[in-house]
Amino acid sequence: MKLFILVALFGLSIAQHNPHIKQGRTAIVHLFEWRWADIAAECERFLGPNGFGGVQISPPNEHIVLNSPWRPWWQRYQPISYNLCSRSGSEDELRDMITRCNNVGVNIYVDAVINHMCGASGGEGNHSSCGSRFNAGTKDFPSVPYSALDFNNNKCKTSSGDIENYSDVFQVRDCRLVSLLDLALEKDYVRSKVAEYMNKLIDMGVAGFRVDACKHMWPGDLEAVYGRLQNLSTVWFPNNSRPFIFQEVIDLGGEAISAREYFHLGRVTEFKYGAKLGTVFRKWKGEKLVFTRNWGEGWGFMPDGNAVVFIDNHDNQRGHGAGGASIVTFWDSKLHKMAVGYMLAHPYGVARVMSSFRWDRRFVDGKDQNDWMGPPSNSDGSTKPVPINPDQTCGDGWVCEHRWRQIKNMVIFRNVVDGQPHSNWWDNGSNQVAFGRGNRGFIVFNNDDSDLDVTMNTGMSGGTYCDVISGQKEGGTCTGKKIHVGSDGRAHFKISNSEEDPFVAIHAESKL
Ligand code: QV4
Ligand code: CA
Repeated sequence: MKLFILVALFGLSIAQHNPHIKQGRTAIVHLFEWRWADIAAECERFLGPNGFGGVQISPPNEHIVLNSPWRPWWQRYQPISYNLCSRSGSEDELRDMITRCNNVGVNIYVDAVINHMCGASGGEGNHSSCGSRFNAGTKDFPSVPYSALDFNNNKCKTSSGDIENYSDVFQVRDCRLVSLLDLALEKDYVRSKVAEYMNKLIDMGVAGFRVDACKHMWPGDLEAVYGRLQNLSTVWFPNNSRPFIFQEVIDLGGEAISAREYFHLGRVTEFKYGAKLGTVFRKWKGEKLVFTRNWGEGWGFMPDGNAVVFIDNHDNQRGHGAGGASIVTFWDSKLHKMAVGYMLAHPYGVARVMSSFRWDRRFVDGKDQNDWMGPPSNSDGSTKPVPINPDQTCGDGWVCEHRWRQIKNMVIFRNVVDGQPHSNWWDNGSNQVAFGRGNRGFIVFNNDDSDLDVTMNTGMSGGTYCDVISGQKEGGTCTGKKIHVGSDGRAHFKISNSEEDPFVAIHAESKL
């Protein structure tokens, strides 16, 4: 009996940590602000064929629509109801996308905003994405419905009603995050409305959720909500599959609330990962690649089985959230490709790739005045489609980092080496390092100011491999560098520090 209870508890606690990624796939991509119709097409024409495991989508629920600033991206983090019409499209388009992505083996993970509704100064009327009426002043959201009784009013003890001090856990969870009306998740009614919303999405076929702002919700309340979620749809997932849960908790250390408090509920975003790796690749604070030999838990990160990792996210690529200036984004494309390549080659965590849109960055005193700007849009504020250029890149301001050859090929690399140990480490004592994944893959970085010209052990079987960074295998030939691995597993690498991409990666399926 005791054993049974233990197994049951353990089973329950690991269940929501499994991303249920379909056979042979490993990485997910955040298609930030993409329209559902474009994601459906991208699953079929690109993500499915290139081995991507899943897509994190922007919040699909009804949100506020703002004029000042004009249609900021962050209006989608201000819910008005759980109706499924948003800037990305209608409920029918959402359903069609989920179906089409599942049919080509690509999972959908929903960004669930359940801590709050819109900001206190959101006004009243029907300036919302489905046209529902609401009144932020009286806390009326009739399309849910929620009324003033469903919010943390007197529970918050600050005079402003907002979070004023992050070292007070009661403020952080019971007061308003930047004035966003804070839901009373201790109430059975609120829990049931949130679970109803998430279950509807599970019925439609999603594989799980990124849960927004978890630091601002009590773990016990989240446990109650997650406990009400049904198993994933058996149309696409095995019987008894629990939804994948990954929780946004920013924990760089030194705060009253720790990521650890959420480990038993699901995975957690490991924000130290991108902040530290950015510092390493930028060579700030005396950091060097050689120090990443014990990258992962050895750096004080959370246990492997709990982590979702990423180089940048939709917040910290534009100065919101955490990480600061060390974060490497598409604006620093050379470093970004290397850092994402490192993440995808390394076994730690469930990896998420960022896919962004460009905006008019304008710094005044170090602060970007345009960090609010929404996705490429038409003059009526509607989001533009994502056009694909003949060279496979995206047009109209969509960056599509996930389509960059180096990144796309490293997503494939991660699939090919899945389950293999981190092995055959080499370094020059500075910023030239290399490591393998058993006998399935090997990667070499030169982030020093001098050339790399070394013969080293790769652990790979003898033969000629195509470097998937400078090119790729096409037909039987290689469009990039060729790497010859001897029968003893040793290979010679030459990487000039002035190359556009000073790293090389080979794997079992890039063998010629
Ligand atoms: C402002 C002032 C308030 C003031 C209020 C008065 O800041 O002090 O009381 O006006 O009306 C937007 C504005 C913000 C404004 C707020 C309410 O930027 O200035 O308050 O709306 O009107 C995103 C953006 C926020 C945005 C929010 C809602 O980043 O700027 O706020 O959406 O539209 C912490 C959290 C972490 C969070 C991170 C950014 O612990 O959970 O900050 N990250 C997630 C999301 C993020 C999102 C939210 C949480 C909120 O990843 O994108 O915030 O859902 O670290
Ligand atoms: Ca809260």
